[in-house]
Amino acid sequence: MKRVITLQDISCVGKCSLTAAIPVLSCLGIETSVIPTALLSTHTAFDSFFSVDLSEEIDSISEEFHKNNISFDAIYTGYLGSYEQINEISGFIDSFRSKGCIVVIDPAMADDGELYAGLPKDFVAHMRPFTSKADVIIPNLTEACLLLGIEYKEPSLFAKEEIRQMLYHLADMGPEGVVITGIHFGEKEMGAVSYDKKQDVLSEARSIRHQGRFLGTGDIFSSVVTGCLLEGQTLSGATEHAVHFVNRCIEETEKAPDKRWYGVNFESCLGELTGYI
Ligand code: PXL
Repeated sequence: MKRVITLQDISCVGKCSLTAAIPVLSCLGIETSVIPTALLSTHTAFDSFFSVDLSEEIDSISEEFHKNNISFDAIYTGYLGSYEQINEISGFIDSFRSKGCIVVIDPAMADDGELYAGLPKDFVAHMRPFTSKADVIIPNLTEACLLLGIEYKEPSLFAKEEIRQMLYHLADMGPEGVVITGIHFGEKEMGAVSYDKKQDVLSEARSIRHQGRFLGTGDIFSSVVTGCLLEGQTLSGATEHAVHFVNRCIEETEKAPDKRWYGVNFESCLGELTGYI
């Protein structure tokens, strides 16, 4: 069984980051190890939240991993709330990256043209060099613009060629694989595009476009891509599965009478993931 280590926060309430990544990866048949990088009462979209940075613990945990000869088939990072976390995890990647280990970085820091609440304005300047360490990066459209230093606009205003150039330019920054999420395809469809630099393959995956914003879908998306890559699938295949699964989670959320604004009902769909492997 393949083993991933995912480094991101644990938010006690608000389905995202580790509480989304662990079930999704486990259902994809991947042993899922974690390092919680911060502990939050809720994710940062709630009006108020309590947060403790756990960056200082990463070194001691890594040391013990080395003493126990623990290794990983993939290192997957999500939301990181401080420069210290980026620096510590950058060191973790250097120390645990081995032959055949895939490094997946989701630069989870912004959406709808805005940085997440509480992140410093110059966070992007620290995230940019960090993403160059990845084999695969999975930004949403806002994060892709921030990483490339280009102005964000409504997703429907991006031309196909513009998106293609963004994929190429992000790949020029280091990663072999780039997936950009939150792409609009006309009025009724949305999805993701991917570029596999080694294979020189561009792909797009579409599903129905739902109205409104659905929190935590980026984390679910990146977890599906990471799991499918570890199962030996291509980047375009993994992207196709992730688009399909996120759409299913949104469909289930929309059906629910107690529809919650702070996360999607991925729990109702977890069983479907076994069909992806
Ligand atoms: O889903 C992304 C995410 C993860 N973790 C925390 C967040 C967010 C988005 O707001 O606040 C703590």
